[in-house]
Amino acid sequence: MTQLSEDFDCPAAVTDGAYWLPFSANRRMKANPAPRIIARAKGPYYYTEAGEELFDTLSGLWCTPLGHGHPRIVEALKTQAETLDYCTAFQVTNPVTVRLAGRIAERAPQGLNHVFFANSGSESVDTALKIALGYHRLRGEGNRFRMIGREKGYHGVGFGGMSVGGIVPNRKMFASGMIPGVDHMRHTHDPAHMAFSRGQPTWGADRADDLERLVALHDASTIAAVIVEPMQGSSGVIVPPVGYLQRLREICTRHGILLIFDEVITGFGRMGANFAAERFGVTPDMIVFAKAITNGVVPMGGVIVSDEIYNTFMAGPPNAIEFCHGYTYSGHPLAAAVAHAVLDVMEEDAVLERVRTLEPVLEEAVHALRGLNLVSDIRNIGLAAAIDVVPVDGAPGARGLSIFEKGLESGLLLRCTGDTIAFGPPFISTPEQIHAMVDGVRRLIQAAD
Ligand code: PXG
Ligand code: PLP
Repeated sequence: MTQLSEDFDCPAAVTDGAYWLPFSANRRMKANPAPRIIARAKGPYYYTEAGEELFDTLSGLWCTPLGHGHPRIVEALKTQAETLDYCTAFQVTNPVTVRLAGRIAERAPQGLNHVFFANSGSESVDTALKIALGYHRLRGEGNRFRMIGREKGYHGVGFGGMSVGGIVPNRKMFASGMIPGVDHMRHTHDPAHMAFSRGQPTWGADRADDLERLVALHDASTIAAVIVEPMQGSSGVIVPPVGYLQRLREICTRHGILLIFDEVITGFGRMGANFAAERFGVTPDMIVFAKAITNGVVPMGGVIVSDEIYNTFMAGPPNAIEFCHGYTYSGHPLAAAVAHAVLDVMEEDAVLERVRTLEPVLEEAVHALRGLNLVSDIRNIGLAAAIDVVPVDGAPGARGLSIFEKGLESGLLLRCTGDTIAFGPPFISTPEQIHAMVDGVRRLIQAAD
């Protein structure tokens, strides 16, 4: 048994090894854990056990945009814990969760009025894929079983999300576990045509025609759904070309294929709108959300579906369970209470407007790094941006890892995937904090040269 007392030595315990970190270089961390042990957080800063302050450049993992320890959120969590800490999710419910579904639907695009809750992005993605299969089957089109994803897409780590995802290291170890019938469109990032684009690139809308080719190959009658992140987050802020999402929508509609937007990162403000669907003016049939809805305080995710989909499910025998799917913690009241507080803060503090004000600040700041020797591309949209640095010859990812580790010594908790540095600063950041973050990265990139 591990002790947890006053003299508990966390770095030593990490090194000893009971804890297996997710998506991490465990042995690398265990060689020197101290700088990476976070003791507390407030606003846009983390504080390590050793007392170092670290700016939270990705808002947690894109999930804490209102900052840490927000008093109104903490209060809502405490009050709910005292009132109703858990409530069975099957065949009964509670007012907090029901009201939250309504508030989320109000913010969603017109026609998307029904919310199914899960507890993470991964669960929510798998839920959406199952809704797509069920929808077609209920309409007598059970032969529509194929799912179309996209290269470089990230849709979590469940078997479904992994299969439609397009990040190679996340797939190759589990190749035998892929769900059947999945195909992928190409991604839209081509630096030869769009390097250093500000906002949406003007090149690349015709990459959506890949979907038309897959329809021709497989026949529309076998395809259930297309799932895309409107902005690809995990693979480094790949921004949709002008007209691209519109074209996907048009092809899906023409062929009776459901369009799913995975808005786990883009939902609830990151694009300066409630949803990327609103920002880009394209309405999908389902929106997957998670992360920012609870500011990372209690896990929650879900799927917002169209009236057409919901009504299709509601048409069976009146006493039947319409959708044999759900989680012990679906619509957890603590998460729901926190989500209400998040939506309150977003409204009362005009957070979406703040994001729209900060967008050009971040854009100017990151694009000022163009011209540094090691920088090969810079992208941005909403309060998200990414910088690609040139890899070390023969060692992809080494430069990114080194910049991440040097960042810890200079007050920045960075998100480096491979040799891409992604930024998703908290919405509560000041322009000064955004400039300080990017200046810090400028120094790190210069030092790496
Ligand atoms: N869909 C999308 C679009 C995501 O970005 C998931 C699904 C899965 O969510 P869960 O809650 O199961 O992790 C995600 C998660 C990064 C990063 O550095 C991104 C995610 C997770 C961790 C790191 O960009 N996205
Ligand atoms: N495994 C077992 C043995 C269970 O009993 C359950 C839920 O009852 C699960 C997995 C699924 O857990 P969850 O509903 O939290 O996803």
